Amino acid sequence: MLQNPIDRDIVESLRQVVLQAGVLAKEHFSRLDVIESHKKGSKDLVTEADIEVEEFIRKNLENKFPEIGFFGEETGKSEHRDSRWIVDPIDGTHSFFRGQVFWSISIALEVNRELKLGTVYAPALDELYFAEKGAGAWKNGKQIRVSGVESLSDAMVCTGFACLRSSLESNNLERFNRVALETRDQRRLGSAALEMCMVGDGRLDVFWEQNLNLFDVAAGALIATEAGATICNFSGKSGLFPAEILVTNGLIDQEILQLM
Ligand code: 2AM
Ligand code: CA
Repeated sequence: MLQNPIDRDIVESLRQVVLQAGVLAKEHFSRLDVIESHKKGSKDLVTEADIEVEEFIRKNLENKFPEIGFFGEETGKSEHRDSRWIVDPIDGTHSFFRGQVFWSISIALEVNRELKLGTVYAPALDELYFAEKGAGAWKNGKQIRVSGVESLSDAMVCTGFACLRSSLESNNLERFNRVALETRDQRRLGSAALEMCMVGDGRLDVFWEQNLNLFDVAAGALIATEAGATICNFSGKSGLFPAEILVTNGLIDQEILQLM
């Protein structure tokens, strides 16, 4: 089993792998005119970049740490282990495919069901987030902290509508209308992993979304939490619930929960 604190070799290897994966993703990003994609669902797509980047990450991490399992958006789960990497090779595939900048590579390390390491790398922004359980969170080597915004009326909030692609009846539109009216400004950037990091570094005060998957939110959750954010579901229950996730700077959670 992995020791606590996490071995420096694992931390450094993760940093190297995510940076190299970023180089690979950026190569694809620079030639979107020829990139191949296909539909995963009626409104959801996957590109050759998603698959190649995940295969690269998986091969490198599994070769170096065969005792650690793997759970990736594109290649699925390895057999059960006490520890595993949780990987989204390109979070924000639709942004990526349209040449927009808000997409990221997200990798978390979970040990005995607890998140220990998280990295989210946004190659097109040249921003690398990293967090280690109990030690803090950093962006490009500088420690980050949530904002000090204390009221929803001053808040910059952010959400997403992944649920629309699944044509769910409960689709976040009414919730968005309610919240938007009470806030200073709103964003929708298209990469949940990155949006959670941006609550961590104080560029956003709140992020929420429904119907996400663990690989969208695992790394971002550790980064946000280590930067002082609180994470709960729409009823205020603490913890990481990808189906209903609310991330705040820890100062306006009670106010926004009333509107959820
Ligand atoms: P993806 O780009 O890796 O698919 C955007 O609102 C967020 O929702 C992104 O993190 C995106 O991840 C995720 N997402 C997009 N389509 C989705 C779907 N059909 N189901 C669940 N999550 C989705
Ligand atoms: Ca994703």
